[in-house]
Amino acid sequence: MANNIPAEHPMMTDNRCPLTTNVGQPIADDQNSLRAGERGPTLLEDYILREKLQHFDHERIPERIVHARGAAAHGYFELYESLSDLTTAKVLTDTTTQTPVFVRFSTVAGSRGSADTARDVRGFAVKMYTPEGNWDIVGNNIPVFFIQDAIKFPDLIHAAKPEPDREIPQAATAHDTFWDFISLTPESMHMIMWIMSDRSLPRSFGMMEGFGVHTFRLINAQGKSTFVKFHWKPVLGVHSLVWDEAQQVAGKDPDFHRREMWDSIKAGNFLEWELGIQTLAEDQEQLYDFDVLDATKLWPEELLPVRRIGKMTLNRNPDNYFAETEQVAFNTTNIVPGIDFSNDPLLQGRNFSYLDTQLSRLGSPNFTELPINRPRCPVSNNQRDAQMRYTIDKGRVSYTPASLDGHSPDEATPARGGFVSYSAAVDGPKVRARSESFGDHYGQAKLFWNSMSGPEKEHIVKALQFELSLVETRAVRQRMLGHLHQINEVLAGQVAAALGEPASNEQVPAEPRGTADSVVGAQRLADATSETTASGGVQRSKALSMAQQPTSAKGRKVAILVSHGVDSQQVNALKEALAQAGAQGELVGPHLGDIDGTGGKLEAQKTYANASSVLYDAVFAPGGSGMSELARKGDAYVFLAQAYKHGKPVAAIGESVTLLRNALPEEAIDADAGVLTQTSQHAQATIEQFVNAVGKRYWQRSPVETVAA
Ligand code: HDE
Repeated sequence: MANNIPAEHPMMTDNRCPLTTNVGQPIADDQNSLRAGERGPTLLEDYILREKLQHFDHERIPERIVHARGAAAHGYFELYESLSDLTTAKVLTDTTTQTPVFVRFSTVAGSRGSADTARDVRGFAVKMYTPEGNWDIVGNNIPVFFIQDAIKFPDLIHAAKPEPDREIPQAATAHDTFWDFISLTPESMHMIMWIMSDRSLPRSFGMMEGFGVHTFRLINAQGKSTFVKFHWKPVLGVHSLVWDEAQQVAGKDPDFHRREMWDSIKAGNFLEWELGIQTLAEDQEQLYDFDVLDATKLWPEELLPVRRIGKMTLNRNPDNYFAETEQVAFNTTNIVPGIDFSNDPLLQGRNFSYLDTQLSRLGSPNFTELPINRPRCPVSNNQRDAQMRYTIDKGRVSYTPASLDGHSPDEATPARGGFVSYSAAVDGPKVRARSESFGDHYGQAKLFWNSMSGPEKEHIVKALQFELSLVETRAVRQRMLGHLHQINEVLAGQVAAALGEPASNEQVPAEPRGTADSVVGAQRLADATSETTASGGVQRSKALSMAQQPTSAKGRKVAILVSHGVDSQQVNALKEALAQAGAQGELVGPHLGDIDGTGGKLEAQKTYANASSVLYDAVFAPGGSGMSELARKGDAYVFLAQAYKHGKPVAAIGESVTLLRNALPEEAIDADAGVLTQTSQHAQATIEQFVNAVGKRYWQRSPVETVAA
């Protein structure tokens, strides 16, 4: 039963509620408006029609100016160990309770109807309903940001959004205004390296890292402050798509990420992250050659390790997208006693912006009364009225001090757990100036570059080649090359070659297609590093590369290509092995429903017309007499060729081997590179090998550029 319909209604018959107007009048006819005669004009008197249309006319609220496209889920947070030495916050000291959470993931630039897989930073906003009020960590999946000062945010967003005269492009940064702004904003270079890496193309929400980005403070019972950065570490590891794949997914399934999360939670495969903290004693603030208040810098984990302190599990889909995901209002100022802000100028600006935006988006200061925003602890104050007031406040008193009401509500003293701002010493002239300690814009961009594996570097090169080659203004492209030269010469040389610009350093011969074209090129790129600064002396940080991440079949989806006459035993054995590994095998057939396998009927969930390899992590073509027919099917051929091109494991058994051989060049058939072939007699061993490979990407496939798909 729909949740807004009362379980009991006096007019209930056969377990059905009557249809009513918004004030509860039962409606006898919801198919016809009230007319003067069957063919006559509609009467103004028809309040039922007018109420329905009027409500419909006002169904939309303004979408978020940034992060408009999002999806969310409910869950809970559990703390492993008390942090009472660092903070008084109950959520970080009480290990006995589960804290309810609501988490919304989003892209930034696209509008509400844009595709999930755009190249973009992802929002990772967590609302914890703690006993001391809501605590929001309004973070991203990238640990740094483009700009150092909030005053530049509207400029950044205007530059990234569709250009104002033509409203083009949607959800994309590959255009002149974005790169014009970036090329004139050197502080964005570190973030640009992240955005041009595969971090901006997550495989799923559950395979993304989350970061609070700014430095916050933890305050303990003695009033001592410790600087802190928050991290969410996904249990499944951090994994990404590749750009060509992401672009195709945007067309095949624009809802790729939200669908994946919805389906996983529905199937009981919950999403999990560990909460981590990096802490820095207040008196060590000046220890490093980067400023802890600068949001374009991370704290290398080699210097300040991440301590894992708890786990968050998302286990329930929203009941209603609008009421929950759309109306949820995050705010950086939603903190609890024991947590406080640093002077990061970006955070200080955000502390104004979020409340302000909610007022215009949700229309009334009473948005905190909406079920999704309401804290789970009592609210008691003397604020009153305003549009859409839900609470019916009682009594004569709406002020303090008030003896008429026995002084309740009354200020919560610090001893009772009331919030007190940390009394950080502040002294200085009023200036519009940036500290010199914010001045190094390339050091950590180099750290990120150095930390990448060869294939990750190649993807960055190709992303920059793609984006900048779509910039029409040559001067902007050249200005960007100037910045890239500061980061790394080989990187700049590769990008310059694709843009038809000379590489300034003759020592670095460049290849416009990147490096996969040649083994020498790939090695040169892998070896290319730069001396870092602003990184506490760390030259390379393991935590930044996705190559080091744990990989397994868990949470992955595999396409099993079938046709009539497929070997059902192989298919069933594969499905079973995948299920045991926590992965899902989906049958793609010539039509939905029954497929006559050689050993019994099977059921196809997808067809060659509605599915595509880009929606899967691996592709398996089983044997069986009917499968030779598939070798003549272009769709099946593309399935394998494309999966190969995107580095995914592929396997073909028995009769399907011909299909694979038709799709790929001879030298591509290489088990070490995740391309498995086998006779039907030995299928079982290959199934095991294949399941072990699911979730991996094989980047070292030398003939990849010759495969057409
Ligand atoms: Fe936001 N940001 N932001 N932001 N942000 C918004 O608030 C803003 C920044 C982030 O799922 C807006 O409710 C300013 C950094 C997330 O509902 C707005 C500045 C980080 C979400 C706003 C920043 C974020 C938002 C738009 C620079 C990562 C989506 C709608 C000073 C740490 C939350 C809204 C959700 C949303 C302002 C920079 C994360 C306009 C002024 C840095 C995850 O208030």
